[in-house]
Amino acid sequence: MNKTALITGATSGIGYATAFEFAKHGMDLILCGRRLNRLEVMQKDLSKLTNVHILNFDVRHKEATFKAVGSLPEHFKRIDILINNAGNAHGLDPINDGNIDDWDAMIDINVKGLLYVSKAIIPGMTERKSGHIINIGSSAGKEVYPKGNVYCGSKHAVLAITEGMRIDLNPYGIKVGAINPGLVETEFSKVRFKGDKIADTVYQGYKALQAEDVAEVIYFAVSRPPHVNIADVLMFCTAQANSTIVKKEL
Ligand code: NDP
Ligand code: 8X3
Repeated sequence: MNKTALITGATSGIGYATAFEFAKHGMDLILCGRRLNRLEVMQKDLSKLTNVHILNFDVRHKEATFKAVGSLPEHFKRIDILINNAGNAHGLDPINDGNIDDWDAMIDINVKGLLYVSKAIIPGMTERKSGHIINIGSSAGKEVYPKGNVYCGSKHAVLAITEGMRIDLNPYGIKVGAINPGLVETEFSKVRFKGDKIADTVYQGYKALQAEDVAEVIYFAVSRPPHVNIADVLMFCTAQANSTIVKKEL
């Protein structure tokens, strides 16, 4: 039987690329996101390669999250792999000028949303005593950069939660790990800067990681033999040394 993977934030960027990478390797897919039209197009495209089910919900909404996971048809009920990827930065402001709605969005989506989805899926894994959870953290979960405050806080929380999951789910043989990229050229900056043209400059002057680069690492992690768990990966593009040092040629 094919393994089934549920990917949150599948409509764009890293989640989108991961869906294609997994489909290439014959995994059955449950694709999640708020933009239904994108999910429908993906379902049509990827159904040529594998079985695909789509779930259209906002991870901020607890009830909607549980309802969506509870609605899965028989074939998709057994989730072997959970990719907790949905998330974004909202704003880049010093803490004293921070926008409370941005703070709410980052904590509610990146942290609480990840927990809601995990809470809906973990019981099936503990019951079967198998499963694999990969949380998409960030280099921002390992260091804090100027104006990164709450986004960095949300990603530090993701890494702490990842460790907590690995400890608590250890008796059940469930693998838990985090993949932490630096700058990846996706819709991330468009969301962070709310459509402002400054977003176009973020990936200029160097070659940032592409979503496919991260998807390949995620696939590597989920395709290891049963005794191997990739617990934590930090990955940068060659031009990036850390959160603040990027070699640009402008
Ligand atoms: P994108 O903006 O391209 O993708 C974000 C995805 O998250 C979209 O599919 C979006 O789908 C989904 N999403 C956002 N909010 C919600 C919500 N409330 N409910 C459900 N889904 C939601 O960004 P990336 O692919 O870059 O980001 C993916 C993950 O990678 C995030 O966790 C991000 O923090 C992390 N990351 C990104 C880096 C980067 O530089 N790009 C670096 C390190 C980590 P929809 O809008 O359809 O709901
Ligand atoms: C996304 C990378 O450097 O914008 O997590 O925080 S960064």
